[in-house]
Amino acid sequence: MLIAHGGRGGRGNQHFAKPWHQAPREHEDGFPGEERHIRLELKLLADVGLVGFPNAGKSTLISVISAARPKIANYPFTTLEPNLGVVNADGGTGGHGTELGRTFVVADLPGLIEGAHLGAGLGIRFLRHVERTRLLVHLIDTSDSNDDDPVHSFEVIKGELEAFSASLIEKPMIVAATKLDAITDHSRLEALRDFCKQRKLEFHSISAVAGDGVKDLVRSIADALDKIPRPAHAEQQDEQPVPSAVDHPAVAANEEEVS
Ligand SMILES: Nc1nc2c(ncn2[C@@H]2O[C@H](COP(=O)(O)OP(=O)(O)OP(=O)(O)O)[C@@H](O)[C@H]2O)c(=O)[nH]1
Ligand SMILES: [Mg+2]
Repeated sequence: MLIAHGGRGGRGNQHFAKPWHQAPREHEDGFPGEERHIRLELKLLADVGLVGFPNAGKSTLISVISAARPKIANYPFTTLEPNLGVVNADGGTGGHGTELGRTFVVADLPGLIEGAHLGAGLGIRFLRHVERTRLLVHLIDTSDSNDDDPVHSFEVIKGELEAFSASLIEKPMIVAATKLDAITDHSRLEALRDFCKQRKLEFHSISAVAGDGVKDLVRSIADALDKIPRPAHAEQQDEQPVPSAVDHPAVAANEEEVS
């Protein structure tokens, strides 16, 4: 891809050398190349995006299903930037000639909160990283330490996804209730399960810490991905035209927008 044409160099002194004129001082000026200020946006390439409220257990899940080692802590907004992890769905290591099986890439995103589309919390700016995913996994904490109504939590996050883009909300979604090991009263978990059944959403309950349900979830994700075709020519489709380049003199005027 050519973003800016280089300049054309002028001819230097030696081009003017002749047998009878061996130390020429003549030269020819060149022409400057094009200058452009370009704003690039990085979009991570992942098959699956983990979404949910802060503390839902997104980073803990990615840390047990992939080699990603994000920071995990018991306070909101531990994750400040998306993390990627490669997940091997079928358990093969790929070592000693064994099959690696199906693999997919998961993106762990910073948590969303109500009003994220208005800038609350870390906002929805990281959602652009899940725009290209094929599947969303929505993690909801139904453990004793969280009193929120899980169905309400689901709706809030769904609303934030919708506010970001209609295409996000159309993506297939798997819902997972997290921290199964820390649940004594299962009523909220069951309410969420019923809700998902009504909505025909695939539902899982997992404990990333104890490992319960994690393999099942990973396999279901791989099965779901198998059924979701990769968009044809994804690369070309996603390739935005090079953002309008701003020629140098105009940059000052546009500085705020560009930087
Ligand atoms: N008991 C239990 N605790 C868990 C489980 N998964 C996560 N946690 C705890 O929940 C807290 C939050 O986990 P994180 O993985 O950091 O949550 P997150 O969704 O990435 O949070 P943000 O990055 O803030 O959005 C941590 O203290 C974890 O140890 C689980 O399966 N069982
Ligand atoms: Mg996190």
